[in-house]
Amino acid sequence: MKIELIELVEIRLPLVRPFRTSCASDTERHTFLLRVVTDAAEGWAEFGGDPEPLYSAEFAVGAERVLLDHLVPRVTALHRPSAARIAAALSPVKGHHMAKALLETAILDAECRAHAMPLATYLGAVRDRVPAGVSVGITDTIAELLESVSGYLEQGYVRIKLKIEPGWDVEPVRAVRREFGDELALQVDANTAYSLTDAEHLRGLDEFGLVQIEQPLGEDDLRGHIELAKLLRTPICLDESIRSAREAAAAIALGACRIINIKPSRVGGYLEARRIHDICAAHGIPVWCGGMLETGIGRAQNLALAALPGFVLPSDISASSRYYAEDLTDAFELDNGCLSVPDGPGSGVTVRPAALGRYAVSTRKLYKRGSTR
Ligand code: SMG
Ligand code: MG
Repeated sequence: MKIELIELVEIRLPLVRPFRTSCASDTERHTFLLRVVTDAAEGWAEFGGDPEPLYSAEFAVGAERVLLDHLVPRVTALHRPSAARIAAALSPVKGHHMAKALLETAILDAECRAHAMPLATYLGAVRDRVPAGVSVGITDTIAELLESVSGYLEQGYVRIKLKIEPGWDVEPVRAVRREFGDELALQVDANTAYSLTDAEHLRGLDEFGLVQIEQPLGEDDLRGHIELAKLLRTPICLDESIRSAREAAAAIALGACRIINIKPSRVGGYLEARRIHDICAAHGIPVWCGGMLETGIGRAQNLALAALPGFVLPSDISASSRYYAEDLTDAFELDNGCLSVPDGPGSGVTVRPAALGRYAVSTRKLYKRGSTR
């Protein structure tokens, strides 16, 4: 496979409702797509980060810079670029997992398409449908929260995740439990908002039978999570703290978590995501696929991953309508609480030119074969 062109498409899609977490408040998805054209096929990927480094240290403009100056030149210099060779080629560059994931994913998509193979098949999927959870942002009032949860349950979502932060934790959880009953699969995500000194307060969540509490402490606070895990009955799930298979192995061995949220963008791509899945499976650690409010492009690829056998918990992969009035691909729809895993070549979805025309704000060439920068 020869790389002919690498292009970045900046997009801005309004969210159907604002999404507030302990770290950010979003009203739109402002990010970029990467399009890699090869002599065999074309591949697409979606940057997992945001314009501001509030969820992770990476952010859009920084990612564009590192792609242009450090990542793209290393990949285009490869004699035979293929997804499996990308991580090694990029390993001299420290960090920047989301930017690396973007490049590897677009090449993987192109490679799968060139072989007419669905990404799900390439990764080792064992199911055609994936149970859909939904992540519910912080709202101004509990009444608003209950209304929004009730709407999602009516649509058929099989698991509810509430975003929490100090001042918005025990009471909203209590209200949702009381309103929707003990059978509801319910979990919370703090996005690093607490510290170990909050352990006693967080124990107040134990009585609600939560499936998990996601990333209560800082992303670098592995020791804090180890201590907290000893104090809570609610299983701890790590998101931000796990950026590689090695970190997953360490967190499991040290008892810092009982569940892992795998986001391909956060861990440097689908191949590392699969390695984390394999390590977790070997240790009996359940995993599920996290989300970064992806458009249909990234969501299709996440569905392929979530179809692997170790993804035994519902993922943060919701229908298109949960995020956008109009998606960039054909809309993903909920069917009996599940989303279908695309079965066409590559991600199995294509960008709808008319939608891209409406939501793309700029396009920049990062590489063109034969021309110098
Ligand atoms: O894609 O449905 C989705 C959003 C899921 O809650 C979600 N993601 O920490 O897990 C998480 C957040 C990160 C994105 S908001 C900063
Ligand atoms: Mg999270």
